[in-house]
Amino acid sequence: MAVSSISSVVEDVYAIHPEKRLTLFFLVTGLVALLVGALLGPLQALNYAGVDLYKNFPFLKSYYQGLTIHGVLNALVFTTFFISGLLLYLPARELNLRPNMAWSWSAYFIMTAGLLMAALAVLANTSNVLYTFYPPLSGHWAFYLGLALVVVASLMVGYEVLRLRNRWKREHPDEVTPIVTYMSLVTWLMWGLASIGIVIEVVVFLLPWSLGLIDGVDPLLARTLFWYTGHPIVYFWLLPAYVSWYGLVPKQAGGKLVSDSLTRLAFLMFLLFSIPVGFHHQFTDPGIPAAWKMIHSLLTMFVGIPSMLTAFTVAASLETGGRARGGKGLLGWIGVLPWGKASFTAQVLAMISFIFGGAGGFVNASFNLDQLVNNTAWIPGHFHLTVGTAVTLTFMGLTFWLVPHLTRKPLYSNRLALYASWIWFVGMMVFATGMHWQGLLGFPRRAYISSLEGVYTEGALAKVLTGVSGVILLVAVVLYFTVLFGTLFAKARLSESEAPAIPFVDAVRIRSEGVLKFMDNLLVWVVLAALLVLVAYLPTLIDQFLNQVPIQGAKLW
Ligand code: HAS
Ligand code: CU
Repeated sequence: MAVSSISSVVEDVYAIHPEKRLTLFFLVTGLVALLVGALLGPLQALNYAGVDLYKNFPFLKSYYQGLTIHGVLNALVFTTFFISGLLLYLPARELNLRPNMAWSWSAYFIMTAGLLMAALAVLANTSNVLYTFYPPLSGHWAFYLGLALVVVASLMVGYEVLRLRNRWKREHPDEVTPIVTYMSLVTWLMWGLASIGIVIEVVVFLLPWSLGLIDGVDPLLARTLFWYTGHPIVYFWLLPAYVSWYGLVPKQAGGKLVSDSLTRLAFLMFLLFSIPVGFHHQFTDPGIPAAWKMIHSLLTMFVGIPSMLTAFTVAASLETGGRARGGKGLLGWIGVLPWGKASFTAQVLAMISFIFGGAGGFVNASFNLDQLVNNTAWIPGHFHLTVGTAVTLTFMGLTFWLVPHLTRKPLYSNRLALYASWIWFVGMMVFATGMHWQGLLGFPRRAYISSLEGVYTEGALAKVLTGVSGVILLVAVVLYFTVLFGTLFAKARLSESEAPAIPFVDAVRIRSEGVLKFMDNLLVWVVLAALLVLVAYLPTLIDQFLNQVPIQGAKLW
């Protein structure tokens, strides 16, 4: 009797919105990947403090196997699953349309199959090629195929969002796309264009190569195709966080989104400028003309602009919240923001970390300054502030309302969630300080330095910071997942009215409908973006295709 009454409640929760269950599956699978990957993080941090925990570590054969698992699960798998759940669910609910469930579940299963293939390949010690899998390092075909399936499945989700919006548009021909759907769809369109590079790299080169169908791969061409996708992928991670910063967090703060059109403009700029900048990852690669590197360096400065617009718009929107809550004076609105709410605080801490992550990005983007930091510990310092904090802490903050919303189970503990968020933030700031500093001292990235004696002995304080941060972050991981699983496995159910609603923001429209309609014509913007990509990439790609020097694979483990 008890069992049947519980299961009938379960049916109730998902009956009206079956997409809730699908979203939960996407989120939780991604978060489990994050858990596994994040647990290996402290080993890496301690490595940079000169402490070697890899020797005799159960399950791990080498530092590089650990680093590959960490990077693939955290940067590629966690993000893609989480984003697929989030950026399908929000538009579906905003438009009040049900996604095609068979299609969307297929995407989930294909993505999961891909994850399992890639994970098994790495666990079996066959593919310690890191998350960038540069040839001539060669992995098992299952690794490449698995990752390709993850990408394909994500594109299926994106396609479903496009279909949802087109359905909506047919019913509302004279209206502009609602703001959260607009941001989500632009993110998917950008990703659709951006994924072409990695798809070609894997399907045309790496898969046939790993299956023995072709003898070699040209490392430079492979890297160029990789970074064609590898830069915009960072915006595929960031923009869903922005969807929340613009579209949800101001409402959580009790405020409004101060400008609808500025928000859309920022997303259009990301669509235009996210892709034609990939050479900023290849400033030190030979075989790419310096002039093109300079052009990509300049375009990278352009793609910084929408983030600066975001800093302005989001801060101003939070200010409207603070003022509505009675905040006075120049900064008085900040103290009265809802800092006691873990979901809000996690996301604002994520924003603050991004101020520093973004500043470092401009150093990297400068053709000349990058010569100093390229391939040093500075770079992981940079991306743990961006993807590791701005994005990940935002996603954590989202789960604090989203998981209760989806499951109608109460958040396990707002207080623990607050601790987890602050400790994650502090841990990452300390890690980034240590790693940026070590980078300036010349510590290489991706190096098993704890196994070396007599080298990299300088920078004692920087090393301590990096090492200590690993321990701090471990505490944050334990706390966060206690909250997550405590919520997921709770027996209690909230009533429909008690469960948190989606905090869709009210956006202030200061422009005429005409401007918004112009921006709503997304096909035009996609074509423009594609043209810009062709200009920025085609000459170099043609040259590299015609002058390939394929070399055989290497297994260094
Ligand atoms: Fe980056 C390398 C340049 C952003 C991730 N980046 C990486 C790598 C990763 C990564 C993973 O140009 C390493 C790849 C590898 O393995 O080799 N990056 C940039 C630039 C930006 C940037 C110019 N990166 C990101 C984001 C990432 C990410 C976002 C992940 C999500 N990056 C580079 C370059 C390299 C690079 C070179 C290659 C270097 C090399 O040598 O290999 C810009 O997009 C940054 C713009 C950001 C801002 C900050 C805006 C601030 C905001 C917060 C506002 C705060 C508020 C709070 C509102 C302009 C929006 C208010 C507070 C209250 C209390 C009210
Ligand atoms: Cu980049």
